[in-house]
Amino acid sequence: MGEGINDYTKNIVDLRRHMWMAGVEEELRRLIWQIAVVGKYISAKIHEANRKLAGFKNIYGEDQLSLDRAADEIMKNQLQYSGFVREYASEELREIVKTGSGRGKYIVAADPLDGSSLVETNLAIGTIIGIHKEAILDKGRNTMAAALYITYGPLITMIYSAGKGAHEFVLNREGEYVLAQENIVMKEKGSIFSPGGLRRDWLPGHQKFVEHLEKEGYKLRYSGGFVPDINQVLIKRGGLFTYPALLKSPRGKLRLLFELQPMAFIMEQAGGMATDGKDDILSLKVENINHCSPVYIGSRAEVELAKQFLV
Ligand code: AFP
Repeated sequence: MGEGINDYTKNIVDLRRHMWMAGVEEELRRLIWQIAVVGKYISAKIHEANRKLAGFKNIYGEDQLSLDRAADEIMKNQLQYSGFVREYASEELREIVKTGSGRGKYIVAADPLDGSSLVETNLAIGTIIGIHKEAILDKGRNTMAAALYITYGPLITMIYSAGKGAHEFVLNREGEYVLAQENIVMKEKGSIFSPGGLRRDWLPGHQKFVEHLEKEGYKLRYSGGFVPDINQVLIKRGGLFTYPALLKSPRGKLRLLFELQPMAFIMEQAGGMATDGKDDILSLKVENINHCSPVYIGSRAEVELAKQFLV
């Protein structure tokens, strides 16, 4: 199967068929499929969303649009009856909650709607999911079985990896996720970068790194949405997204459990890299569900180069 959408008359490869052909174990296939269906429900919510703040505050004290809560409710309800999930952790909840019978094989960590401050601007936003076999706190790399993200943009696309490469699907008119690109492989280096944070808050090493990229002619690409910004690096097969340590927040802004681990899992599966500027994201132990970390993620050349500026 080459690049681009398959010919519908000859060879539809939808998400379920792709996972089966890739040898993904059955319970994980069915869980990924259930979550992909939630993406359709969340997308429907985005289209009908009111634009007033709901007046709710999430556990980080941030105002949140009613859409964040709605997306979390939809995800939680679906996973409650999944049969394969024993615990659910969400960026919108204060703690990890037991779900279903409590005996499901997997634990799901979700950012049900990342980038909600962009909803009213009609820019792309996304859902980020990490699927874990074991306890999600105090562990690093060995807990993840799969990861996926859904981008709600002009098209609804989903990238998933169950440890056998990273693959892109497009939601078609019939409501099927159809294979668009399989086995996405990053080039050694790219030509775009997302700098993260405010220049005045950068530490010297990050400042020098960004200036080096600019001197090398890298183009700045930054929407304020982690999902579309990462998706651009992945689909362009190169470049770098970073949200660095800042003067006032040395651990940066992005959450290890909900945002960074899933994207690092997918990027590594595509032959890219993800670090906190020094160590692999997937080797970091998650201290608590609020644990934030600086992140440098994308093609190998840029992530490795960042390390030299950040020593
Ligand atoms: P919201 O979910 O509050 O819109 O934040 C989005 C986000 O967590 C992530 O998606 C972006 O990469 C990052 O924040 C952008 O942060 P800045 O607004 O500080 O650039």
